[in-house]
Amino acid sequence: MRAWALRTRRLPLDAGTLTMGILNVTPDSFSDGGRYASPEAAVARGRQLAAAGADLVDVGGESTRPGAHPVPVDEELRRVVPVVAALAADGICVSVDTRRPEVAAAAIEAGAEVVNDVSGLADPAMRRVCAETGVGVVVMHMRGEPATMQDDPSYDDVVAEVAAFLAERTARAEGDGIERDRIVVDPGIGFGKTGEHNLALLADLGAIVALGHPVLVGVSRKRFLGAILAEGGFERPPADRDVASAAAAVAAVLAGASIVRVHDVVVSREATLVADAIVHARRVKGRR
Ligand code: HH2
Repeated sequence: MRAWALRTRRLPLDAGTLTMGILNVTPDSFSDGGRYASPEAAVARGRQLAAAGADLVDVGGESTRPGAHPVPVDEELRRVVPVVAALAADGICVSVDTRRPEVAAAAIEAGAEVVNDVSGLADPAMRRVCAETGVGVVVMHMRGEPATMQDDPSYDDVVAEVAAFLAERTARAEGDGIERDRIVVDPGIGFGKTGEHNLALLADLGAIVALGHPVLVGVSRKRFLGAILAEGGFERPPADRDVASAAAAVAAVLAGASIVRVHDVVVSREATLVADAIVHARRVKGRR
């Protein structure tokens, strides 16, 4: 049985798609900014995500939406740590969405099981924290920095370049002592990519799956979906993109993704349960 090895537990990877519920403890996230900015509201939302079936709750204290600027470390710590501590104390499996080793270390101390780093573990100190604590990690591809990453991103071959980046970063992580079965990869939908780049990555996700690590995909409510659904030149707003998000999640699962990162856990799980049933039927046929 394949499993994702975390700090104190293992999440099965062959028993259906894992759902990571998004909890942004920020005033400015692109979809839910400000809704869960107080610790009480954030903890209540985290419990709701877990009760709805999230296998992990991903707590973030810094928006990485296009154009966002970094927040001071103290502020990120203040936002994230009490929420991680309260959810972990409930037995909820928590990941921390951060690029900062100080924040990762404090969140792990508070009970986090996974570090989700949108910079792909760029900082050697982050790799050290993750290796020493034995957490699960998400290594994501991002081109540039959130503040400027959407200023005309360009690639010769986006799929090959993202795959090569993830191969290099996962090798570096393993070289620094993070065990292979702790590492998940993510193509970083929307991080320094146009809508066409995002769709090319989803169309050819097999090239990322072929790296041999479980693949996490974060399409939820992202702008390329708003553009696909645009009417009369107006993009569909983030809160009205959950059906489209579920459709994209299904496509990702059919292409081999193991984990989806989502805002609406209920809608997404209904969709990925259907995708899982189809994947199962494909395996049964393959065994015949
Ligand atoms: N997307 C966002 C944030 N973190 N982590 C991973 N691994 N993959 C993703 O695709 C991903 C991520 C951006 O979405 P969100 O958290 O909803 O917004 P914001 O960055 O504005 O807080």
